[in-house]
Amino acid sequence: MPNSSVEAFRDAFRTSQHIIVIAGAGLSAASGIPTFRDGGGMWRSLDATALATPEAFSENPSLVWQFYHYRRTKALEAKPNPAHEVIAKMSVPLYIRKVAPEVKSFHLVTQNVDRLSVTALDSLVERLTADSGTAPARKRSIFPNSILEMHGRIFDVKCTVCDYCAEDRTDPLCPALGAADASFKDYHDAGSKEVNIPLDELPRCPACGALARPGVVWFGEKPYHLDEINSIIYKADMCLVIGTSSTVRPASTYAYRVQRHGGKVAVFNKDPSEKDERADFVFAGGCETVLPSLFP
Ligand code: BJW
Ligand code: ZN
Repeated sequence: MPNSSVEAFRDAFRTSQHIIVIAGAGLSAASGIPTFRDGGGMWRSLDATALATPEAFSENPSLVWQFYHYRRTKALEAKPNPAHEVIAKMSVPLYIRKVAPEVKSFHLVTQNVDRLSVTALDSLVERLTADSGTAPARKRSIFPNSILEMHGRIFDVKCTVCDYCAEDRTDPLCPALGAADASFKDYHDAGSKEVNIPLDELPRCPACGALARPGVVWFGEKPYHLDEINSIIYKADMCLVIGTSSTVRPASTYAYRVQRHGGKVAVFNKDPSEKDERADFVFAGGCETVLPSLFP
């Protein structure tokens, strides 16, 4: 049975040296980004996970691009919540040493593509730099390369043919996506189901002109940073699992790999499931309130 004693968790955290967070959609739920499975995963009556596949994109790129247009808009509007801010502080040795004096490394492995963890860390570092000065001080103030976005980034636009991949926050990404969104909203009540955007009006690669796609990882595709994540998992002695249903591999395997070599696992979930019963600690509730109360 997992423990939910704050004192016992703080004691275990205090002796940790290599700390890792595995995050999922629940981390960004309080920022207004819909989750995938716990009732948040429907878009226009379609299952979001069925749209996150290479097969769905090759069958209907117009529909999948409209889904990603919607998600990009949500991500553009969103701001980091207090849970992102607590995790950002863990990247700063000055802060995390207060609760884990022996810490040697910290990493966030996030399945989220919304970039909110990066925004939270950038803002924190900006505040630290404003307080204490120079660019070299900024570099020294955080653990290096602490955020690994294993499922890609929603603002990246990637060519389906050549190697082109670049961040583009333009909204809408092309006029047809903006028009389709407006027309769906106008006609929704009249029962209009879908707008079919011709291929040549969808986002195209600026380098070679081929069809572009969102720079995210779909089912069956290889997640990013796997080698680096494997070596981090191998060393980790404390693993916080925050806001994920732990249903998607390989992220769902990491916590128990940490446990298998003697590390501790603490789950933070609004609605923990039977998958979380093997954890050493479970804290039920929104991570945007639970994390700030544990790490004030
Ligand atoms: C809160 C909260 C609050 C809510 N506070 N908590 C059998 C058949 C076919 C395939 C497979 C198979 N077995 C394994 C596979 C592989 C497959 C897989 O795992 N499938 C299973 C689903 C069956 N995995 C893959 O294909 C992966 N690739 C791979 O394995 O490659 C191997 C490889 C190696 C080498 C070479 C080549 C290949 C890729 C997976 C890609 C997943 N992509 C998506 C879309 C990303 C883009 C996008 O965002 O659009 O990633 S799907 C979706 O699921 C998204 C998420 O990152 C991911 C995980 O979901 P997450 O984050 O856990 O969200 P939810 O909604 O499930 O859960 C939210 C949780 O938060 C809930 O528990 C709530 O209670 C909680 N919550 N509010 C705290 N306020
Ligand atoms: Zn190209």
